[in-house]
Amino acid sequence: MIEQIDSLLSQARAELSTAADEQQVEAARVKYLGKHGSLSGLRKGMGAVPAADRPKMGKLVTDAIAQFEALLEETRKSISARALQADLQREKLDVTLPGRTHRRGHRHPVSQALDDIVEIFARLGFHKADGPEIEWDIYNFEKLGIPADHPARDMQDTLYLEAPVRSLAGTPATLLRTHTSGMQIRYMEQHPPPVRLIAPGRVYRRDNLDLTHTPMFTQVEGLVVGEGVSLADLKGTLFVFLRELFGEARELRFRPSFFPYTEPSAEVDISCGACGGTGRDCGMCKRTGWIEILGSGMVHPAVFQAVGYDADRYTGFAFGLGIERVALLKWGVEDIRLFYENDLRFLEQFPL
Ligand code: 2NM
Repeated sequence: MIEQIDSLLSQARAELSTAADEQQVEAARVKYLGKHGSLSGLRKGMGAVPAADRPKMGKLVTDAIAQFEALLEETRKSISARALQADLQREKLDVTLPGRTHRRGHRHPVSQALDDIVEIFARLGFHKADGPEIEWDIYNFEKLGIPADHPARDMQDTLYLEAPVRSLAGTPATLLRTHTSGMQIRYMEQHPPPVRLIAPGRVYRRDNLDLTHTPMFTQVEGLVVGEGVSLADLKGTLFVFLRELFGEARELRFRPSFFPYTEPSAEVDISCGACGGTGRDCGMCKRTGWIEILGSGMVHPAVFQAVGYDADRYTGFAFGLGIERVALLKWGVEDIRLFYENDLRFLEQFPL
């Protein structure tokens, strides 16, 4: 029996020494000390031991069990210590590694061009207007003298809301503004002349995407109203503005045009920066030497009447231009869609 005790104990010891986790320790405990365990089974065999040897044998069995229990505890401790060590190893921080740097962002090229333009006009004494992108029919069309049967009002050209949005004033906003003129109309309704106003913002038109069109683009409109404001003031202001924006070398050209809310109206071209205005083999200006940059005109008296201004006393000029177009020309970008694809390889070429 003594041999049996010794061999069970060394067998149990060997098993524990290879146990890799808590489950294996527990399996060994059950195997040797469980209900049907081989060490605990020794107690049941005591009946076969002669009575005189029983106390001695009993003590040997008890000692063996106690040794095994101590070994179990020791093994559990060393397994959990090993697990902790592994956790610490995993969580170890190398404080000497270089930190993760944050990449510095910058303003979108269209925002940069817009800020440049607003800044130039701020220096010329223009206020900046703000207003809603969803607009009422009367502010986008009616008060600008764009009649109900005008093609601009067609579903083909204007984006209408599926459900009109009720405003506090009670008038429903029904469309996405096609220009920023609504802000200027509102301003004139609330302020008497003189007016020197710049109205920048996003505008929407029902256009399909191509090299020069996106259904949303950014516009800046300007408005000057006062006594004796003339076409010469219009030309002078735009001349100063465009030369500030594109450089002193540029020539300007006024071409007669038509807008429902100005009379007379003019489109303004600047000489092409790519060919110096010669047009020779130039793809930028399609060999004309000129690039169309903005629309303008003297505000129609009907617009003044619509906002409650005395059309006999006051005159004014207005103009509008697309910022993306300015950005295209300024940086020689060939496709307007690039501005709205948010491809960083494109955007990162416009630092600051
Ligand atoms: C343009 C061309 C010509 C314009 C007119 C007005 C308003 F509200 F005062 F009547 N704002 N902007 C205007 C005039 C805009 O864009 C090509």
